[in-house]
Amino acid sequence: VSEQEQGAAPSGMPGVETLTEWKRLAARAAVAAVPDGAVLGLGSGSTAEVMLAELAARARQGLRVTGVATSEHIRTLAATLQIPLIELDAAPTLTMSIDGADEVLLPALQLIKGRGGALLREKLVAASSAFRVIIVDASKLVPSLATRAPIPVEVVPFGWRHTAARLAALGCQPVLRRVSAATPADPASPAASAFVTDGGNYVLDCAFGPLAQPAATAQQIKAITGVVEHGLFVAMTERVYVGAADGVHIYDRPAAS
Ligand code: A5P
Repeated sequence: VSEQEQGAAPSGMPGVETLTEWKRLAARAAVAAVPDGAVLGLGSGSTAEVMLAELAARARQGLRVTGVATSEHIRTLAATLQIPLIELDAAPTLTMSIDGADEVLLPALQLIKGRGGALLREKLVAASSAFRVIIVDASKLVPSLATRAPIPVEVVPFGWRHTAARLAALGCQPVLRRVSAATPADPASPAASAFVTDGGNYVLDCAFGPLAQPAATAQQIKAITGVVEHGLFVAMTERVYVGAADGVHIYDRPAAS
């Protein structure tokens, strides 16, 4: 069987269909472990959308579950799939959450999230969950965080250029995220095409290069005035399901990390 027939793109990277299948394997395994009666944090992104479909299938078979959405998009999708929803503040503790990630570092289960712009609500939901599960395809595993993806940093619009300068002083290159990369930015008015989060903020994508100490970088970013939240998730994941060509691999966070 040729690589192409197996779903690999010509570059040697797995093709979209293969990655979607790997996402489905991870999502199905995670959803199979959702207990009856769970209050479940529903992540955002394409992998979380696959998870929602799996969850809806289990709900149709009788699983009782109530969701807390991490984005307006996921709220709409969950409602379409007839998954009952409550607001985060209506649940003292969430039984668990299931979300995707842009990069995963093993074995500490540290993450970069936020390419979809939902990092603030994702982190709020994760912080309120008793057990945090991440589902990814194998392409998301990296040797160091920020290897491939910049760190998304959500900032208040007021004075965002000053916040960007303070971030740059940490040794990164902040770029204001735009609604569409295809739309040329207007240098005179870059904020006119800025992507705006569900919380009404901007996102600065900060290319740091491979991080030696993710926890230290997370603290430095969080301490900057104007920063609302960032996409580094350190010690916020208990289990990762990785879908791959040979099935699902499960990783639990070591007690010390
Ligand atoms: C949303 O803001 C993100 O944190 C997503 O969870 C993350 O980008 C993973 O998305 P995909 O599952 O689409 O890769």
